[in-house]
Amino acid sequence: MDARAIPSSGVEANFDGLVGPTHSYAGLSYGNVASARNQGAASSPRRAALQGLAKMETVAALGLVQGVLPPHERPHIPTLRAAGFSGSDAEILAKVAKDDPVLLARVSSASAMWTANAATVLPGADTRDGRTHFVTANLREMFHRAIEPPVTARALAAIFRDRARFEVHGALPSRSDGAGGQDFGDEGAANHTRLTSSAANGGGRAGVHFFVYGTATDARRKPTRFPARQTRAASERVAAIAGVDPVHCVFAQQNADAIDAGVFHNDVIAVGNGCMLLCHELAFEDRAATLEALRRATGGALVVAEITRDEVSLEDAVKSYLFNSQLLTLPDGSMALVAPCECEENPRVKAAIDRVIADRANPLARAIFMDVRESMRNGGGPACLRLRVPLAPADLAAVNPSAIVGPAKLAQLRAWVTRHYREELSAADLADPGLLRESRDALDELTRLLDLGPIYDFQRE
Ligand code: SUG
Repeated sequence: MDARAIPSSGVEANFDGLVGPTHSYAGLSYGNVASARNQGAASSPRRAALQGLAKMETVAALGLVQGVLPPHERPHIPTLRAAGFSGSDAEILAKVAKDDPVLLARVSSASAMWTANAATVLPGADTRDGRTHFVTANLREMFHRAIEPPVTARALAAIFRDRARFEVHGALPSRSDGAGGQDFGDEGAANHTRLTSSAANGGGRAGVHFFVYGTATDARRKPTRFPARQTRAASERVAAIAGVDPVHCVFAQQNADAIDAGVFHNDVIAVGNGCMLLCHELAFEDRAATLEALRRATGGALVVAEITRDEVSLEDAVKSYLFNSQLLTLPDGSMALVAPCECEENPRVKAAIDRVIADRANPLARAIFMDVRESMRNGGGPACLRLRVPLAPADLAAVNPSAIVGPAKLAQLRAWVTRHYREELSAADLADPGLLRESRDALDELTRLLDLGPIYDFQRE
């Protein structure tokens, strides 16, 4: 982006997760219907990573700031050693493949690609000390995701290095006492939306923080089929750690029926940006009170585009991932929806998008449909693949420039993927020591490409 084009209110940068070399379909996420449906299917790590890069290229070409977050080291041998497996890396892989193939799949998941779950980001305009705070998500609900936080925090700290402007916090403690006490289940930005009083969404202007939780000690109702991953206690701690004034926070419970229909994060049923909220009528447990609280918090500026269940059923919402679109403010002040191509293929969903675009009461001007099918098959749409970072102009200058991608860096990353990633991967391949070697070689090279320093365990031993 041309430095002269940066508005004084700043910009929102999107940091997409690069899909890792072990991207696979292991059915690891109970309550995520796409993950369950595709369990055991062969995956294409190369195609997945290239689809992700194509999305980054599209967003960057809109004139927006696009960044990248690195994949994690997988299979994660330190987790296996901590679980008592010993010997050489190859011996460990052979043993765990034989004794516990599910554990091998868990420590091999490329799930760090869904960077909406990496952290919650609270920009300096809204925090007590004026710095931007990243609270790394503990992701404690799923084993394969709960091993992400340490490397996520290192990667964020390698990109947002300037301590005068940024603070990266570790994950919340993740005790689950079964009795519903002080229980911190945190899935990051997927359950957090920052709203402002206009289409401007940069980090230089004040915002309202909308936290949606799946459960709380005093929850009105709880899902009965699938787990609620985010707890209210965790959301409250995230706001407190960052020093966001509670007056500028709205906490709302997610609709329990939506969770039971496969809406495991709020970003599968609602997306907000600037002054606009696009949501399903069954997104929240108390719909009217939630929307009213948001209207009040935004000084009446909020524009709600609501999709009814008659227009798009919960099932269609989950299948198409309509609400897992990126709602972006373009340099001209209008908004674009970067939606999965599955939305274009579903006539009811497509009609709903067209209706919202035609409605002049909201700033949405266009939809762009992207093929991220490899990620979608694991329940990760365009919005799951990115972490939003609202930046003030001086913040942008302080970000590690090697992690911001334009055409040249994207071409380098494409060549890097093509050089290192396999065309196809099946469950049996995860035990291949060659895959571990290839992945480490790829990541070692990537840390140089993105100027990250030694963030991986294998680089620090
Ligand atoms: O946590 N899928 C991820 C998808 C995360 C989507 N993120 C957001 N909605 N923001 C999850 O359920 C599946 C992996 C597997 O089954 O192999 C998985 O982890």
